[in-house]
Amino acid sequence: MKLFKENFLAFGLMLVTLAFGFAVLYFAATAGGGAEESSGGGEASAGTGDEAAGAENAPTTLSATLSEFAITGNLSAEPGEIVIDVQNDGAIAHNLSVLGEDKTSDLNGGEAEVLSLGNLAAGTYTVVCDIPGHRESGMETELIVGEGLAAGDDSGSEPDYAAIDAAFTASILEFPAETEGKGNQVLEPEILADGTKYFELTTEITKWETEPGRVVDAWTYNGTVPGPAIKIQVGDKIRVKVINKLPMGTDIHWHGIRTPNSEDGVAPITQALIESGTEYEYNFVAEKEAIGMFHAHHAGQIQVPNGLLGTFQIGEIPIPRGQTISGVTIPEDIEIAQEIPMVLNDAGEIGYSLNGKGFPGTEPYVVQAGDWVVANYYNEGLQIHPMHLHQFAQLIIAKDGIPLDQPYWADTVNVAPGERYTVLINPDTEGTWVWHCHILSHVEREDGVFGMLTAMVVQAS
Ligand SMILES: [Cu+2]
Repeated sequence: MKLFKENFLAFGLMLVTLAFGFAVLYFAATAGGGAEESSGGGEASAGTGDEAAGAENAPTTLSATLSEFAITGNLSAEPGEIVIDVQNDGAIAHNLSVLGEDKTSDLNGGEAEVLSLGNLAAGTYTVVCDIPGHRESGMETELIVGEGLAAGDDSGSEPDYAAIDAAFTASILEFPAETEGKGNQVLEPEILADGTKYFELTTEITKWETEPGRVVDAWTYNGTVPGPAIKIQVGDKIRVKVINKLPMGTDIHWHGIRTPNSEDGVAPITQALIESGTEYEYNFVAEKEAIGMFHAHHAGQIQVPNGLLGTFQIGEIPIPRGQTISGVTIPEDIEIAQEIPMVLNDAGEIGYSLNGKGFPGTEPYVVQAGDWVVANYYNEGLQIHPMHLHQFAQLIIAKDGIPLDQPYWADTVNVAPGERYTVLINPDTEGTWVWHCHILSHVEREDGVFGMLTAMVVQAS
């Protein structure tokens, strides 16, 4: 057996060597032939003619995309053999049916299929998803076959720009819109006998209206997104009881806050998981100033974007009074008229949002011209968000709660996941100035403006 194997291997190697030798010979011969061809014009053009003949027989390939509830793609071609690459980019099953011809199978979200239609004569074919109700909801288009039509020619299906104009204008005019519930409300502690500040946080899945009429199953602390704001002072001793009413375990990490290791909130490393239906207490002393966050660490990718997030502030960020930065002197005597928390999120049940709300449900910030305002950005999402305020530069005075020795001005502040930026703003021009993430797909979709956009409304002082 062993001998056979060795012989077999040797025979195999010999074949490979021979094959390689022939390949080299063949390559040399064809390369030489090629050189001759290129010197003789007639030969070269004959080659091109062969290729053209091949292309004539190839089917025309079109592509179509299915979603809720539309069929998109430029479906036009010359008469002949036609195939359609069909991709379902939706969340539910769809198919593509060319009525009177053929159809794909039902494709789940993310699936694709190539639909070969054979030879189609000139004409207009109706294309639908034939799953009951889907055609009526908008999944209908046409396949136009005609002489002189380039494959995928979209001359007959120009977007309806007037309708897009109207949709965008209408969506913007809905702002500001009322929604149920408001997050970031300061949670007052109970003061225990020894002076400890005691807070309770109940984790639960509750209904949350992110924008008018869009109510989701949010994962919340005390029923809001963001959860209640915790504001304490350096030196405070605090106790936080977590009452877990979620269907799964959780924990709370104090992001950007110094704590003893046992209080860091990383199950199962620093503590046991807070099982569903149980309670747990965190105890620590606030060591130093912080612009922090609290959020689940366990299964964070599920729990945090779904709403288990909140702001946690210790003390105040110092204002660089009297300091001159890029030629602008911050007056000594300014008072901060308003502190604006802006918690960014982009995933889970909540989606693209500022403080748990998507446009037009986002909150406008009303200030008086000349006010000095501090805003804190907190990115609890999974993506970066360059936050742009029209007209007014933002003075970045702290990064992750750490005061900067050299603050700097910017009109767009890029906030990555986990980061916090503290900015000082001096809105001095009356008007409604929009304030938004500048990744445009985070603020606009096909039917208009949504998501991470709000406004600063500057009134006459
Ligand atoms: Cu963004």
